[in-house]
Amino acid sequence: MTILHHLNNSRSQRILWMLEELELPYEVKRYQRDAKTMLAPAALRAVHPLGKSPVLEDDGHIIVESAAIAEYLAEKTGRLGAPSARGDALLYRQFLHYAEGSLMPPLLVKLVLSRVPIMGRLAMARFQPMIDTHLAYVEGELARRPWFAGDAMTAADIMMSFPLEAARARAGLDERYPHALAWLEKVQARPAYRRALEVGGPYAY
Ligand SMILES: N[C@@H](CCC(=O)N[C@@H](CS)C(=O)NCC(=O)O)C(=O)O
Repeated sequence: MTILHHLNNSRSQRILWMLEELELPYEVKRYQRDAKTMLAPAALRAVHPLGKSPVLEDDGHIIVESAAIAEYLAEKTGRLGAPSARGDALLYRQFLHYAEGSLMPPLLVKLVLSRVPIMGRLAMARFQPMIDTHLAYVEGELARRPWFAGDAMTAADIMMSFPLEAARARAGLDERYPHALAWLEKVQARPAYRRALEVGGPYAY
């Protein structure tokens, strides 16, 4: 049995989406963020010592890290994984890691700073140009091809959805980046994405 340990309004929405794309049977164990701290409940620590979500339980394995889970599911099903063309396969691997490794950190710093009065605002202004560089890069990539790793959607697109949704909500992803916005619209219109939203519950990016 495949079990997704899902924290509301979190990165595990991506894994729900992937499970729906793959039409795999799965069970969802739900966890609610603390309303004040936004942290996960202690119950998640019983599943994995980091106490973060997503956690996938499958075939006796406990897997954490969204990209590792996405790769695992792609490998298990033979779908949404690396394209066969060498160049596309390299893009696939790159964007699979870029989402959490490079794009999320400045977005997270901005989120944390936005909660710090005065000094936070000053520091935030220094982070926005860094985020703008990423957004311009992503826009340039999506101007060249329909999906991050070529002509077909892959797990790399699933990984990129969360940071780009966060960037649109609070870090300047707007009409200056038409290809990125069109990509987001295309992603959010997919039936599997919509089904995942129904399963996952309110998602505020
Ligand atoms: N790089 C990890 C990040 C995992 C992570 O930080 N998850 C957040 C949800 S968006 C979480 O569980 N936060 C609750 C907490 O830190 O208590 C991944 O992509 O899976």
